[in-house]
Amino acid sequence: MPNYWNEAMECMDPEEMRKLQDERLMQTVKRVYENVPFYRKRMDEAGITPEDIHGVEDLPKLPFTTKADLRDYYPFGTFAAPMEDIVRIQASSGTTGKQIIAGYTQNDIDNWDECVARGLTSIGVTRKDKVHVSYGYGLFTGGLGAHGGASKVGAAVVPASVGNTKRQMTLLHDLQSTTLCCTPSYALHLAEALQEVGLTKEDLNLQYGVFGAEPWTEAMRTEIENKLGLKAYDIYGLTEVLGPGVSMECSEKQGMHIQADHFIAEIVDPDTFEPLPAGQEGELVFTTITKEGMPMIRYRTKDLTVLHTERCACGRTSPRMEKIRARTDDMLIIRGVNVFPSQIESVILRHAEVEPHYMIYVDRVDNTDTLEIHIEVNETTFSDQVKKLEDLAREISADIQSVLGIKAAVLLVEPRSIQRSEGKAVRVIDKRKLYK
Ligand code: DLL
Repeated sequence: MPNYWNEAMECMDPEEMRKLQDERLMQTVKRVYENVPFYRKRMDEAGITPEDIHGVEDLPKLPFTTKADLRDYYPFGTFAAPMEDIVRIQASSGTTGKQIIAGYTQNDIDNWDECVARGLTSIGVTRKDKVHVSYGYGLFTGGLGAHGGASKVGAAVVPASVGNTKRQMTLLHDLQSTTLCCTPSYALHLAEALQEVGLTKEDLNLQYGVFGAEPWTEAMRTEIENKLGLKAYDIYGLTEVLGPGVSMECSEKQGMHIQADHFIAEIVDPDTFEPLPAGQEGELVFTTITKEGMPMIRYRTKDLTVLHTERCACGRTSPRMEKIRARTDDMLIIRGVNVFPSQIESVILRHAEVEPHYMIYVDRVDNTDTLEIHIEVNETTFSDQVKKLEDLAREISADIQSVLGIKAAVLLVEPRSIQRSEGKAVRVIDKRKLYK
């Protein structure tokens, strides 16, 4: 029997859910109009008042909110609750530009914990489990978010945080934790580090992996599952909207269930911002309908995905989002061609001779964009003859050309020569930006 399962919300009839969302949306719009000068200004400029919003179908009337808005109104300009009701401040990891902050009331924290707890329960985690959290604790939402959810489930939480991989391995081994929460790139790093000290997946007791905070492919999932001997699940979220737990895969692994009683998801065309129907890929936009501290109205995530609305085989009726394919701002334009790093990753992972550790370097030489990809080979391949390595590099380069339509220089590098990350991996260095 699962320990945290909100059947009433998670399996609610879609019509009923829509009514609940209508009601909560109207309340949220009214609250932000009355309490947040930023939203009032935006709505006034758009010529709408809360009375014009009768439910979800009126969402497109509301203006979008962007990260730039949050920066402009930094630090507290988008808060809707008085400071005495704010009990926590978190911040985005700030990999792209100045960080933004988020404020939570106690209700927000309780809802956040519940969202993560629902996700953990949906993959089978119970109070009998030991949950090792290697997301960073601190301003980043990963550590405290996963911690809160696992505590709510009643599991024994190991707040390992990031860093000191050796100690993480000792803990995983000695405590025999069943669940690992970290970024997928760190999961791979851990797997490799375990191998180096002569530990195998059989020496550990991992059953579930809860991986997110950065895009990862299906091929990466298989790789991690094989190496760590666990089932790997995707968890999604963002500081502006909540943190981890906005959505998470259930044991069916057929998309991440969005907690629809808390968030309304839309998909919009990334160029025109027109709403798109379920099944079509576009930019994910969220409106929060229970948040008190910092509600978000039509927040443009810049994450590209597809929504599905059919009931899942697990019984949940909540809408599901596919794995994030990329962020719109991750897209590289190389010689006029749109390139997503995930496309390159999927090609790399098709080749058993190389490891899923790579770096993409983009530059401009003599007014022409260049693309160079460094990929680690595995130990066996590394000891092969030079001729074999050259053939392999050529083969991968040809594959990349057939997928992207542009040439890439592929450089095979020694095992373990590419820097590992403990949090979100940085895999692209676009030197062209330095010249701007
Ligand atoms: O990364 C929250 C989080 C922590 C999610 C732990 C999952 C696990 P931010 O630092 O604000 O918050 O970054 C949010 O990270 O807009 C996506 O671009 C990316 N992201 C988060 N989860 C996923 C995922 C946390 N599962 C930004 N797949 C988001 C792909 C993800 N990208």
